[in-house]
Amino acid sequence: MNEEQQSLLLKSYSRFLPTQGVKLSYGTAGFRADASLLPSTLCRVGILAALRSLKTTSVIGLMITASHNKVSDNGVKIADPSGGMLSQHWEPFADALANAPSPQHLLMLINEFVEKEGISMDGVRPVEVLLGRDTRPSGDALLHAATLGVTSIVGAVATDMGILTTPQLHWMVRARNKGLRASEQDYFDQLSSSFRCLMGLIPTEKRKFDGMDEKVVVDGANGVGGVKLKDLGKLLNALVIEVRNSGEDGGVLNDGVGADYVQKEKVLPYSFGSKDAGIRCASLDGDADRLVYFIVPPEGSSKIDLVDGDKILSLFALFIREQLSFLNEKEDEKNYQQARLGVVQTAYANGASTNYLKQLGLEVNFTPTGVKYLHEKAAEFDIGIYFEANGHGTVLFSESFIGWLEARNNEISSGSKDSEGEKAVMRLLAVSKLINQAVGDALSGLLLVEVILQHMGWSIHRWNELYHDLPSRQLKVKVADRTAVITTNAETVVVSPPGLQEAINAETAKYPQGRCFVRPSGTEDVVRVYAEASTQEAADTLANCVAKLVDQFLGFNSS
Ligand code: 16G
Ligand code: MG
Repeated sequence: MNEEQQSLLLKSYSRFLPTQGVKLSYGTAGFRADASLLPSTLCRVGILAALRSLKTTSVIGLMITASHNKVSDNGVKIADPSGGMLSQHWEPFADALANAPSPQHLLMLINEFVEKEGISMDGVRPVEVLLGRDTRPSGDALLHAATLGVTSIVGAVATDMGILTTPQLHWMVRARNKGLRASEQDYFDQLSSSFRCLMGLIPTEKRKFDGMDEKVVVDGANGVGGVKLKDLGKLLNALVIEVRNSGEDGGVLNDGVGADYVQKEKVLPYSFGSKDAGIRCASLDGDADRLVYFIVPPEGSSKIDLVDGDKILSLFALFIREQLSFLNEKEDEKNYQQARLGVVQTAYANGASTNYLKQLGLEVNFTPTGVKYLHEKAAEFDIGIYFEANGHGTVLFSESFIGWLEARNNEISSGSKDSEGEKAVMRLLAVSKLINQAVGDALSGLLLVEVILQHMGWSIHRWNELYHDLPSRQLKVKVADRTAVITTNAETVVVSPPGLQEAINAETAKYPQGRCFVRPSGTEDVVRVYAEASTQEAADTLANCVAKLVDQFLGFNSS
């Protein structure tokens, strides 16, 4: 590293000194903490993003958000060249950099890392980082710190993309690296035009039907998603989107609102009530990468009927499977190779959803919790659909299948467009443009749900009846050291401490349709317990008994 480079890094170090005694970890979804602790972290993640851009010779994204956390928190995560999450093998470097206790340490870490990775810091190569932030008041100051970090690598450019949802920034990074148009307007144009295309392909007999409300009412979590959805909604004439909790009327981000609250508590978000009974409602999280739907019950109850990520996955799978079956019927003569459709869930997926998907004849795969794992698995298929029950998910199309669809679509453009096989090609191509290929996106997910419901002629009630969730219960247990829990088989089996899994198995066997697993949280200092059984009482008892087992094996008084 030359002198100019060294002095730039030292300057940025002294500009944002780390808070004594605070140790941060990149975690499942980046760094998160109280915003006041984060300026030095943001500066260092800016340095990391610039180095990642150097290494990959691509544009990198840096998103400032703490998603569903309280408004006083903030956080940061990196989008890789594909628009996906930061490559996992850079995470230890992110941790080390964020926690470097002195300027010498910082320089040494960077020197060692660039050498190991073969990164040349000659200031000649173009380096660009796109920065986005959500609506948190601390975003501005943290943006400033991140910008300083990026530009402390010689020749690096930090481009402020403004206030965005997390998936918008990931989409822009992906588009830029593919040489495509990548502004916010381009994002809105792509989503709205593919939505209109899909609406235009709805079978005529299904265009008018009873029992479906024209409008969807969306809880925007008082965050960035509601604001953006309002802008997007203006471009869609076939759908009325009413946004509540858009943050413009004084509501506090994620406070009694948002997808995380609605899904975990199963209660109504603020500003929804019995007047909304029976209508189609949806909720976004604070940075709009999660989506759940819900139904407000008739008067007198604050509990909701939750239509979660598992049901969104089921709806998408049904629709895509139907389109593929049209292709299979019609496309034999055109050397059509059957596309491989796979779905990906985690152990948190309700067992009823997994059974339903298997009954459809689909290949169901499981990965550990966390978007990066599901995304990676889904990318193995021609069409891979992944969702966590909490509403994170998307649909991925392989390059080769998109290529085939595009070629067929070009033939169709100049010929007949009438058969279901031809329409299926056009629909699938439109889905691949509507649904965010970089990362789960509540806005594009919402539009796909809406168009599929119209395609099927279904109300939210009909959709919700696809299957009935098994009763379940989630608990968390505080333990002395959560890293003592080691799991395998997509977190369904505990391998350490020895004996715990056997004890869980013995307990679970007592309950009809019982299923239970424990795993260390990636975001909180707890071990999580999930239990499912044929009745709510049984699920509650199973979860409680297993929580006690965890405490016996790992609690503060365990030996
Ligand atoms: C993070 C993950 C989410 C996961 C959750 C689990 C991303 C973008 N987010 O929010 O996918 O469901 O962590 O939290 O990957 P836990 O480990 O505390 O249960
Ligand atoms: Mg989020």
